[in-house]
Amino acid sequence: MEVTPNMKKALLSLLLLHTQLSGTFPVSPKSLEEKKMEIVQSYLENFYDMPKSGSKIKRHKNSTQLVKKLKEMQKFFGLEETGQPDEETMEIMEIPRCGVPDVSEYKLTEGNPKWQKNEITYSIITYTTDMAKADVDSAIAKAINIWSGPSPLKFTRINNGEADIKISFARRGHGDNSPFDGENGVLAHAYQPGQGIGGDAHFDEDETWTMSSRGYNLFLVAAHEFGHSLGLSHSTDPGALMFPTYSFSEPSTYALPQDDINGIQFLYGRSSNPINPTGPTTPGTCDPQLTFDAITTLRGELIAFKDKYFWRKHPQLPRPELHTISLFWPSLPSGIQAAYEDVENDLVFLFKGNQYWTLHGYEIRSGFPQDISNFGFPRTVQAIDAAVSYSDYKKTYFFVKNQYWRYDNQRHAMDPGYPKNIADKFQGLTNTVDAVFQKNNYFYFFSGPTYYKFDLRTKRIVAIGRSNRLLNCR
Ligand code: E1S
Ligand code: CA
Ligand code: ZN
Ligand code: ZN
Repeated sequence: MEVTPNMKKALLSLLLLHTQLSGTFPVSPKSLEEKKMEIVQSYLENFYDMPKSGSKIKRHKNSTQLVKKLKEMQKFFGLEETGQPDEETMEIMEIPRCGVPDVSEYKLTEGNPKWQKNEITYSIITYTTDMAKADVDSAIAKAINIWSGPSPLKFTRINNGEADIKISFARRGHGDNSPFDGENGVLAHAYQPGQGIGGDAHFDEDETWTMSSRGYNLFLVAAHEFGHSLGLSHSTDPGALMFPTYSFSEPSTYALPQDDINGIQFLYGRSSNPINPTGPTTPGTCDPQLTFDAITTLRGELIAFKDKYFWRKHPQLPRPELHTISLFWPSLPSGIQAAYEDVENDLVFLFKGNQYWTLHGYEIRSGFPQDISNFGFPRTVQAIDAAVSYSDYKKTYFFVKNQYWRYDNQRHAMDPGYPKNIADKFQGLTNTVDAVFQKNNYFYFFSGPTYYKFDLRTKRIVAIGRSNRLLNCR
């Protein structure tokens, strides 16, 4: 069985709790150094793929493996790569965190099991009652063939004889000692390549299977399961098909992400096809050309949107988390264009085209999207480039092309005399604005790969740098 991230997290908090408690007693059986090493060891095991050490005594002293993994962790968090559990490193290890490991990219199943042939057969043994048979057939065919494009694999459906990949729908106990759990939770599972049950994919009949965004989209779930059937494990890339959690993505335009292409090609090689497909890549946090769609504060954290992703940065953590928008907000589109926080009312406003949504914390308010004409924009304004609220004066600035508008948060109306030219008030800003947010007494403007720090008191740009600095890149 796999250890789930939540179990790891529980384990980690237990360890932390244990060490904190034992630390309160004046006479502790364990030395401070030992406890520290215990934290380091379990952190690296849980999040940095460090093999579990069997023996509990003297397991860490002079371990080159541990030093290597420590440096990896320090690099990830932008710390000095000392390989030592120094104060800065320990501080980060003791912050409660999400259970997903930090090692990026696809994973192969342990022992690298793979089919020893390129011609693979599948058969559909039982059907769901949620969809027409023909629709199940085409969803399954499309899902399995997503893996053949970038690889030399060929899939053939058979109706007689034993297929390599047997597909079935079942509920609860279905004869393999891994019973399904009713609606939600586990959606499906699949076995790694091998004889008998190897390669088979089972789908929980207690789910609602669809061809749309309702319930669970059979094509998307099946494509993920067939990745397991072919020998892939879960990826830590939040944009990958082999990412552990389901999120809806439009099936008609879905392209296998690059991380999954890398995985399947590692196992089976590339397609003999002259044109080898490439797939969408997840934005690289420290890409020097990185640009943003929209940035806002949210209850003391920073949220930066880009395409179907967003980064979330806690002020105490040097490195941000990357998530897909649909994981947090299934009903939001990708490509959010502007965002601002109204700190006084504890609301965040998100904009795309002439629509906007309101968040209270991480919850989308009901009744959204609504039309931006609510803010007093004329019909000629059909999209907003960037927005920021100036908390001291309870005003919101909206940036549209080379102009800006000012909205009064208390009167709920545009101030008269707008729009004005951006270049007149924010001297030095010559291009359109991609994103802006306020921190202390500064507006941070983002325009392409460059940011401008604007001092709201002296009304001057006081610093210019690379946009990716926001994510603590150098
Ligand atoms: C989600 N996971 C699922 O049912 C384990 N919750 C079995 C497994 O324990 O296959 O991981 C559980 C399966 C699933 C995961 C991701 C289905 C997608 C990723 C990207 S859809 C656009 C997409 C996805 C689909 C079992
Ligand atoms: Ca289920
Ligand atoms: Zn099963
Ligand atoms: Zn999976």
